[in-house]
Amino acid sequence: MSLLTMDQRRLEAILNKAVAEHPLSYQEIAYLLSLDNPVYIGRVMDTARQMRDKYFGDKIFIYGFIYFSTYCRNHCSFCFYRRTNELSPRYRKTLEDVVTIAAGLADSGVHLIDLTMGEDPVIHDTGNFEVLYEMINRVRQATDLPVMVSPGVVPDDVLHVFKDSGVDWYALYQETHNPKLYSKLRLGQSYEERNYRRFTAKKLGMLVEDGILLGAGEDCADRARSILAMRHSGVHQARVMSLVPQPRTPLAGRVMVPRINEYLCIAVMRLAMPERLIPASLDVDGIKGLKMRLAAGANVVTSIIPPSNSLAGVSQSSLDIEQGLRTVPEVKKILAEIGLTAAGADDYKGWIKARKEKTVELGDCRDQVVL
Ligand code: SAM
Ligand code: MD0
Ligand code: SF4
Repeated sequence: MSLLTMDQRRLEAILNKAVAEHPLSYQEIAYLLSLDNPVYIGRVMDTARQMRDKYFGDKIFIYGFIYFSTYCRNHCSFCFYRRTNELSPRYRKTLEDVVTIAAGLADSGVHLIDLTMGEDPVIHDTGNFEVLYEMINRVRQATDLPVMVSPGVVPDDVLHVFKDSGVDWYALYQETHNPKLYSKLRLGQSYEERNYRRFTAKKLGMLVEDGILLGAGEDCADRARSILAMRHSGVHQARVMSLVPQPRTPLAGRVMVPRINEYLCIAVMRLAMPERLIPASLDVDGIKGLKMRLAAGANVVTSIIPPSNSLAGVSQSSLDIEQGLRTVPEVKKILAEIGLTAAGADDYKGWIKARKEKTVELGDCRDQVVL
């Protein structure tokens, strides 16, 4: 007679299915996300690590982050940099500054440079993206690293120039795949257009990243739906970040959900999409939050920000930056402690090349999920 409880049997059956890479159903994903027994959550995380190791071994990718303009025309309810927030640090870095910072990041050992901005009205409202094109070219020349752009929603012709300029990644996070909740988060912004731009970038041959927020008003069913939407749309990198409530924003008073929910969500994403890139962002809990996110099955460390450049993070505008803790050497120390290692530059380039060569993939811009 089995000594396992009904819950344990159900959990083990789902984990076995994930290990065999039979796609998990909506119900199974929602069940995993609703677990609250720490022992069971530990089992999910163990299995997620096993799947990460299967695809990536002990090698972790590391991304440099340059938030080069913090001006924004939008009013996202969760964001410190929403247009009317007078508390947030506003700056625009010069082209020369960005190139120098990118070169320094490359020397420090990052595998990619992520060029991020608010929807800066000087660029978005004029439609003049020239400065960004030049930045992309100069950063590529100076670093010889893959480039990700995170410029917000841009027109199709701009996506074409990105592609032609050799941009590898377009990052655009939906935050949630529940349109009603989305309308409370990205105030006044089209849900369909955001999805569609990501889809267009993918169709053009760029790699794309999507992401969701945790603790922004969603329930487990919404989380499951979002994970399935990311799986079905074939994004190459998928993230989850806990909402960090920001002063003087509509969500300032929101109570954070316990972090274990984010670890669980990372682990479930790994089980649902074992071969994709899943970040552990330093932009939520800084360096001290890295171990648990890696233990949950993440395989990319994002938000490396060099000190002494007056650069900001997004959800943590200053945490750990000037102390030099959001740097490659600090990340490597943590990796060594848990038996992981930083990938080589060629490992990452090789992954990108192989991924781009993969032809037909499931997924389109409609994030319908068959329940
Ligand atoms: N302005 C561009 C945009 O919004 O797409 C680029 C910046 S983008 C990288 C900002 C992302 O950081 C958001 O999509 C959101 O997922 C995340 N973020 C922003 N504020 C946050 C907060 N307070 N807590 C957690 N994540 C946040
Ligand atoms: C990060 N704070 O890497 C950044 C940002 C944008 N592509 C990434 C959310 O975690
Ligand atoms: Fe602007 Fe991006 Fe912040 Fe929204 S999340 S307010 S688009 S910087």
